[in-house]
Amino acid sequence: MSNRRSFFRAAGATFLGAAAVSRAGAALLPEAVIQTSAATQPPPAPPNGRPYQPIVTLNGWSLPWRMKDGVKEFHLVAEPVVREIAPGMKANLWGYNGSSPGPTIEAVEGDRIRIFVTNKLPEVTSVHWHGVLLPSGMDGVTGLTQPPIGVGKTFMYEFVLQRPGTHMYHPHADEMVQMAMGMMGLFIIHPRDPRQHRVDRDFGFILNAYDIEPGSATPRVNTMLDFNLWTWNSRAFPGIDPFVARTGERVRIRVGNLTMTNHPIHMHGPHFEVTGTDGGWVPKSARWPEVTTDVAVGQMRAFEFDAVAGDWAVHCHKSHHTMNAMGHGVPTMIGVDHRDVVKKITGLVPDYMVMGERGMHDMAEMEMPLPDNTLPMMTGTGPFGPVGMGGMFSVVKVRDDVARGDFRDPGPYKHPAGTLASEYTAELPDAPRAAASKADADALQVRKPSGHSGH
Ligand SMILES: [Cu+2]
Repeated sequence: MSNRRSFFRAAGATFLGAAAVSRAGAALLPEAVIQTSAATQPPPAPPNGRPYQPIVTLNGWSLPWRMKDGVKEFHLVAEPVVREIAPGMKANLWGYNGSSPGPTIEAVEGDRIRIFVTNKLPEVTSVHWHGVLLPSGMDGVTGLTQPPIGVGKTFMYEFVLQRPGTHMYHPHADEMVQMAMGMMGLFIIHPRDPRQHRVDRDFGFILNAYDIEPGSATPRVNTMLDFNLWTWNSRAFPGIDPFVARTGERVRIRVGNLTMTNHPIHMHGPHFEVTGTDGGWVPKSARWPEVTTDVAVGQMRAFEFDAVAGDWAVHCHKSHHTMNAMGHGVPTMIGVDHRDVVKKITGLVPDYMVMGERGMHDMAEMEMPLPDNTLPMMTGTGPFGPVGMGGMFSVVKVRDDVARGDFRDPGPYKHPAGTLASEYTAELPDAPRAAASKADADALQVRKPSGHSGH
């Protein structure tokens, strides 16, 4: 709460400061607002310029601007940040203005914007405005369209926003390292006519991934595919806030992918339509109903639905992406009775734990001894016990009594009578079953070959 208050104080101070500055005509650089909290910040309504409905950045915030001679001026500071990935784990990342991802930039079609980028990283950088239509020289590609922004230097980008849409920003200098360290942000261009593409609630986040060894805090930047933390806006479940809405509201979720693999984003409950990409808005006649939309690397997808009361899971459908760091190297032991072996091993390795003998659900309930600064593989608790999820997972929470503009977690859903799955306790009839043949039994007598590695 104190974070939220100080944020608004900081934002207010900026606008106040900006007014004072333009009267004096002195300061050339707009103040850089810093926000280090990972709590979703309710976006302030635009204080000046063209009206728009602000988006809610999941576990993030939007960057205030100052208006100077009709130009919206933003100030991004590229710098090392500490980001809480979920309670119990913090990471040393690089980001903008105190956070990774950086703040969401929001402006309106037709706006002239000026973005100052100050480099407080230990190496050069640049910013590419991913998917935004602009003059080639503002595209931010180091070496190709500009020299790198040196350490301690500030660059200025200026262009007019030509089309509404959902975009991102990220470095185009030492990209592999700087994106593996968390440098990215959302860039939303609202339509000039606020009635266009109007929804009741508009959410946005970026898919990102880190490889942080348990017990450490800095990502391994050379990892190509085998990341162990799958995150939304650099947060892993249960650190990801819910998407809260009121029954019947039109809801939009905008998702961008800056990981190194695709993510099929699946939502339970109401069907949705993909209504936008980073190329713009999809014409109504070209939309089709979906329950999963694949977001490929470097893509953005905006999808919309009419909210239906309930607690609806929303997650990446690659099941390893709803897992956290611990326990990925564990062999599958389903069906193996290794009780005797366990006794011997625990004599030698006291912390040894059998995983996956009956499946892995037990892990979600275990008090596993963890190294410092990491997250259990499967975690999160719901009203019915462990959810057994991590990583790219959250909940769309729709209630009849949520006030407009209220984004606070309403708690667990109260299911109407007769709409909740429950245990069947009456007697079960015998199920007819075909007798197993000897051939079936023989077919399952398999032995793993040994001594032929490399085959
Ligand atoms: Cu995924």
